[in-house]
Amino acid sequence: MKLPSPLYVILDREAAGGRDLLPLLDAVLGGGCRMVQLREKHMPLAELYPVARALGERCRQAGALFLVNDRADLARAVGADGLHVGQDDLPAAAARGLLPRGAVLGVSTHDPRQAHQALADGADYIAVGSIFPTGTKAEFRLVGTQLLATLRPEIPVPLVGIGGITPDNAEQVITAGADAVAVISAVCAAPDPEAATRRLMERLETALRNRSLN
Ligand code: TZP
Ligand code: MG
Repeated sequence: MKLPSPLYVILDREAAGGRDLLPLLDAVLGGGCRMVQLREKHMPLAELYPVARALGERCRQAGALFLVNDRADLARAVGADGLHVGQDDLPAAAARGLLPRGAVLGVSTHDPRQAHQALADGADYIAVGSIFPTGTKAEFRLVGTQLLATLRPEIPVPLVGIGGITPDNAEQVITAGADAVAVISAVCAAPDPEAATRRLMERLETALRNRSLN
């Protein structure tokens, strides 16, 4: 698959300081991002379901891809475009079996073995991280940009760098071989999420242009 934008914003209520996710999504879409994930680790499913439906509907209207983190049941129930799983979630091959045909499946990986397994399990894109230290995920594994450079020639699906990415270091992630970057705090915790999204989009587009010229 081709990712719809080089920026993938993960909406996380905790990182957003409890701010409502719908206006945050509007800011993200207004800033030009077209790939969004709902990540919510604490809200009961009964409360999360209407939130996910509303976010998904808004993404559909804007022509953005909407993915749900962790939960295949929620992704299916709200008709999300896809699901993102990590190493502690339902194994990717099993998750793939629960999704409708054509749904996007993303998998978080932290080493080459996990990345190749994700590919074999049918991942449409592979997230690689943590690229930089992050305060968002408690037990992150620091892999640096080097893992992206190692995987790039081996992995034929899009690679998404994640972890500690900001407008100031995003170019390094693209230069190392990522097709896109995923961010949580750089947008969700920003005082002006729309401006933060726009700045990231600009930096990423410049980085991709520079890479294609080299
Ligand atoms: N997986 C690896 S690092 C990370 C996840 C979910 C957290 C990314 O958050 P931030 O705020 O963009 O560093
Ligand atoms: Mg997970």
